[in-house]
Amino acid sequence: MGQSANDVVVVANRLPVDATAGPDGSTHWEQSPGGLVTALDPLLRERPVTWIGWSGRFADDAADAVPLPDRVGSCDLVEVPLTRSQVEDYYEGFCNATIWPLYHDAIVAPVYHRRTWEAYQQVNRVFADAVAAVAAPGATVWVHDYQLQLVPQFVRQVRPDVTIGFFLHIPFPPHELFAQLPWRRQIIEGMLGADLVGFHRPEGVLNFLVLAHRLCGLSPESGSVQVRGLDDNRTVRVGAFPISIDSRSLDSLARDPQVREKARLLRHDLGNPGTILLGVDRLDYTKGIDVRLKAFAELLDDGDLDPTDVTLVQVATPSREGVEEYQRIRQEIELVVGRALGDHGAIGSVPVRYLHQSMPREELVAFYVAADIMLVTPLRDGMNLVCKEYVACRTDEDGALVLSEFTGASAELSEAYLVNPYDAEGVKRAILDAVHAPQEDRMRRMRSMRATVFDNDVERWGTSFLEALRRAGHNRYETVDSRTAAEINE
Ligand code: ADQ
Repeated sequence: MGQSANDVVVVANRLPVDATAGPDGSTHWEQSPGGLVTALDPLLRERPVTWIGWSGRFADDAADAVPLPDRVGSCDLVEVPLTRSQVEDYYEGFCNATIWPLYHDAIVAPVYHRRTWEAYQQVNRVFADAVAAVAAPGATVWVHDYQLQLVPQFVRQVRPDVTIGFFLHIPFPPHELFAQLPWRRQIIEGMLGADLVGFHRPEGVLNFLVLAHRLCGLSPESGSVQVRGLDDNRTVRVGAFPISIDSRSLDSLARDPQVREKARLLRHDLGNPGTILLGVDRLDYTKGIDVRLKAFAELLDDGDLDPTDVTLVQVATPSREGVEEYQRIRQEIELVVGRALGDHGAIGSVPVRYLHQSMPREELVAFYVAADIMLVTPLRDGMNLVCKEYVACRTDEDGALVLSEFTGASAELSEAYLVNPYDAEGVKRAILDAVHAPQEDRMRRMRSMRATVFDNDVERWGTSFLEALRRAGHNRYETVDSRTAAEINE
């Protein structure tokens, strides 16, 4: 029997398509680059899947009537229609003003509104209904990220035949923080609807198991927890699956003569400075963009770096512009950039370049190839793919990475110049160490990091999660009590 796309269902907040305006002003849909699509590419190459998500357009916007394609690449698309007010309350509200800051150490204060929680539950229910409607009997359903934490439970209630995996792409906080959430038990119960719950780091696994105990009264073991209910007696597996990148394809793009020429031109256009430092992020207050800009500005102030010989390029993709805290961090970053330029710029010498834009992959890779030092200084980050991308693009095995200890990636990239982003002096010292490191030392570190990034690539991430999910589904009723699966199913 042939494989049907409905045998594997991917569920994520966004569909892997973006509406793009053509030169004549008309809109058409294109496969969106990067993000989850790239991560799941190896899976998508292997078999057809159905992808359920929101398209980015509002269901109540009558003017926006360009039909969505039924499929892109090997993905059948199923749109979850969301109205403007649902997006405001569920996405901008509960997802990005409550869960996102709470899970990132409450760097900005999370807000708790009953109205947005209502919308979160309602939208999660809509996603779950869409899954229940399309998943083939016994299908594998892979639910992604913090926007959809209730979907596993909602799907299980109506489709107990499917195998459900849930993966969280952001950090998962300890009880001390999580306990603030008024709806804390409901969120854990939502995730426990899955057969396998995955995090980037073992810390996330531990935090989840402790919360399952404290909030739901369960007795977890290492790597699993048994859920007990009247007609629901299952084992939920919990594990760490550190995400990665398509290292080989980035490596080959970085070797492409056109990309190398682009990198050469970039250096030339920047005035061929002795050292180029680079930051690439979504414009988010978790990313510590201000941390590195302030450290760099102070190094110029102190005379430790020569503004005519170093340039810092910061590329920041516009992000979540409807959320107030994102408008504030943007203003703060622009203030620091402006101040550094006012104090240290000169006609013909511009020590900071700031690009508030998204860019095509080839161009991004040209920046990675051109940069001598990559600055990745988040205050908290689930993994951080940018630092791995930089390493994969360093085909000359040279270049230095300054990396925050508070990224998931720091556990793997221990040869980076690791920094505590809250320690301004420490960040400055690490930047100077990276600038002045002997080439031999830089190359030793880079070779070791490249080996890591090539060993643990995204293909390995995807296949190991799916393999663990297959086993988890298979052994769902392998419990320690005396009832057999057949009895439980009766
Ligand atoms: P993000 O917070 O978005 O992801 P990150 O992991 O760094 O952070 O991924 C960003 C991606 O966007 C990278 O692939 C990068 O190349 C791309 N990108 C950034 N700026 C860009 C620009 N200006 N133009 C084009 N592309 C740009 C969340 C979590 C992370 C986790 C990932 C994956 O917050 O911790 O690593 O999911 O699980």
